[in-house]
Amino acid sequence: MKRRALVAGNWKMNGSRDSNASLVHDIVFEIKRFPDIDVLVCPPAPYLDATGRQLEGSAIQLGGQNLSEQEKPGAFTGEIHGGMLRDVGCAYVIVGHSERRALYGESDRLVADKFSAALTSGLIPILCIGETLQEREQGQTEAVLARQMKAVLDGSGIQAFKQAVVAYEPVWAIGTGKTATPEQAQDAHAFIRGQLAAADAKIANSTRILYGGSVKAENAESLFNCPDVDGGLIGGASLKAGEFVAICAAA
Ligand code: G2H
Repeated sequence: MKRRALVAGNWKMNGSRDSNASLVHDIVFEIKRFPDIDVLVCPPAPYLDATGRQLEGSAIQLGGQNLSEQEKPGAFTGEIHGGMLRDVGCAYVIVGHSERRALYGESDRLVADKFSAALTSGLIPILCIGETLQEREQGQTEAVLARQMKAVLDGSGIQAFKQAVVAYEPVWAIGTGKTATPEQAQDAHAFIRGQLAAADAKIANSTRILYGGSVKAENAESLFNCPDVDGGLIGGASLKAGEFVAICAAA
């Protein structure tokens, strides 16, 4: 089965009102050329509302970069409830990005709780998983991916993946300019799909698995041509309109 590709721009902690407006202005028209793929942008939280308004009438969807694991709003200073992301127009939310795991101490358990909270709020979680360079060199890639998937499967169950996306992001390829080869990406994606298939083959076959980690216009096509790669989660290259549009063209 051919899955519909998704290209998601993760702007991380970058941008301003002016630069975001300019970026969106530059991509909205061009993206109309790609009606057969889904395109998503994930601005920093303070800019979600304005970016969402600017995207009204466009096929480009809006996503958050993170959310609280709390199931209900309340006294959680600094946190963002999934319902708030929905309220400003988000359809998706990134969960468990490696920067959150490594820099902010997010455990597999917390990521699983955030994944569950996203679903409860009606958001599509983009679950990020991936191994560090040390883990790869020690031959632990599959064990790490299996552990990260298991935490979420144990928490939310396989049925949740009817409404979820997985992003394989090898930590050693994130923002480093190093990209996984298409063979490395395909091997990891096939392994992840196998983890899902062990629970339900049909759901595994329909779940989109994105590749993330220094995707650029020049390497996107070879990655997206892999049978188990269903699009990309794009960081640095999503901040340049021409580069992002070229990546969408490759999907
Ligand atoms: C991985 C990716 C987007 P970049 O973090 O999530 O970022 O493309 O800059 O490596």
